[in-house]
Amino acid sequence: MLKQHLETLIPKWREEIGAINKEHGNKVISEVNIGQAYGGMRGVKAMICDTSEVPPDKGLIIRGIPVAQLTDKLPEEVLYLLLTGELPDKKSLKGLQDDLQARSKVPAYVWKTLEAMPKDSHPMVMFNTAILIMEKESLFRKRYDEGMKKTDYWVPTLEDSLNIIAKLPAIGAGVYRMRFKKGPRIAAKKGLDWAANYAHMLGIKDKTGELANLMRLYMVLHSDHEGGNVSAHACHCVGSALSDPYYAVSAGLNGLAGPLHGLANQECLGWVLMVHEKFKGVPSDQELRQFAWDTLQSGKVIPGYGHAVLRITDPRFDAFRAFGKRVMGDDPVFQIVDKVFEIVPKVLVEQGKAKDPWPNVDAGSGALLYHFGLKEFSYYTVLFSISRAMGMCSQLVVNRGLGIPIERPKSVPTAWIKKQLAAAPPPVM
Ligand code: NMX
Ligand code: MLT
Repeated sequence: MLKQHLETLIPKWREEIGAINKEHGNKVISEVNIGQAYGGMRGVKAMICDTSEVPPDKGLIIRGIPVAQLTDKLPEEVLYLLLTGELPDKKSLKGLQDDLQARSKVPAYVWKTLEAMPKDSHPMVMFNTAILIMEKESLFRKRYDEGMKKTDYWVPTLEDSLNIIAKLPAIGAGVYRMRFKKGPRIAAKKGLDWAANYAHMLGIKDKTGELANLMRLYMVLHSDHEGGNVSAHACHCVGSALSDPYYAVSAGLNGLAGPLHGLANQECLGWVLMVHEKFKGVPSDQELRQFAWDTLQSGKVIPGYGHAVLRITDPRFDAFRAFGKRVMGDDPVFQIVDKVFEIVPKVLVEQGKAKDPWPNVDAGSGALLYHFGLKEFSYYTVLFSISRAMGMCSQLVVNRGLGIPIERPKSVPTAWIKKQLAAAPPPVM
């Protein structure tokens, strides 16, 4: 059903962007200065992403819907939205859920490989290895080798993407149980939705059902964040070489594993727990202020704060905070997160370096997981990965549908910059 729907949408999208390109291809939408070329291309509008956008003053908007309005949706609904631009009706949702369930069995060789890995491997390495070794299953590669035509590229990209996404909850939960010696893997339960099944397979007691709710929320909030973030961009860049989704998603997740990106969630809880340990509970405002300054003065960043695009409190942080207030308002670790939110932006403003002093998505999520007993925080980026795979895969499918070519921006050496500066007329005084 999803595929049939995309079969009607993709030719229309292709036609539309073809016409825009033909008529307005030369219109300038962005300029690049030297600071941006040396500064991580911040703010340069140089790529298209139709699955979501992140206006600096609003935060994540998925296909026209602000993320705050999607917090009661299932991740499967958001996946459908990312891919098609529409929320599914009941029948389409059931169709997608059944399809994911039918694709969810993880090949035995994946488990054997993970078992053979060093016992102290980082969970992200285990998770990503599992995805990469499944590359031999790629239908995109098979059909490409058979000579499929260009306009069909998106079809096996969708197949590979659904095959990957369907297996991630079982792989993620398997990595957790294996890496942290939690006992044998737990089989999926029929009838549970994608995120609730993940919570079930982790094997953490969930008497109230709130852990399953948190997983649903977590998977919705991290699913996509336009095209320029490190993981989406790495995935897009690798995918643009027509590397199949197994290669491309794996590349994206290697980027997510960096401490300035997805790994910040593990670092963030580590920082909050250091505060908890040092002050034996919730510190006073002054103690926390000093702790934040000590972190900055030791040359470190305060994890979970700042953003390359956002200039407001991340609405995804707001959503997690609202969940925390509802479910665990009396938990001291959550209370520290709340106090950090009060104090740290003021400290960052006072320091005057960070362009965005506000919390990002990683500032609070760890404390919520910790509350439910998921205390192994080196695992947290795996959760982010399970969710972000939905956005990365959706972007791959849409970009293949639109026929976006191989990515190849132009770099220049510093000598070229110096030459331009020497040739430039002196500034008018
Ligand atoms: N704590 C201390 N310093 C900071 C912080 C922070 N949280 N955020 C930015 N700065 C510094 C930054 O290091 C830079 O310093 P310098 O000039 O000495 O190099 C200066 O402020 C200007 O940086 P910005 O232009 O504001 O930030 P940029 O766009 O380069 O980087 C982040 C964005 C997110 C990488 C940065 O804010 C950061 O390192 N935050 C902490 C890590 C984090 O939370 N990452 C998670 C991002 C979200 N995610 O989910 O992926
Ligand atoms: C994300 O969700 O990818 C992060 O907020 C980082 C970003 O957008 O650059």
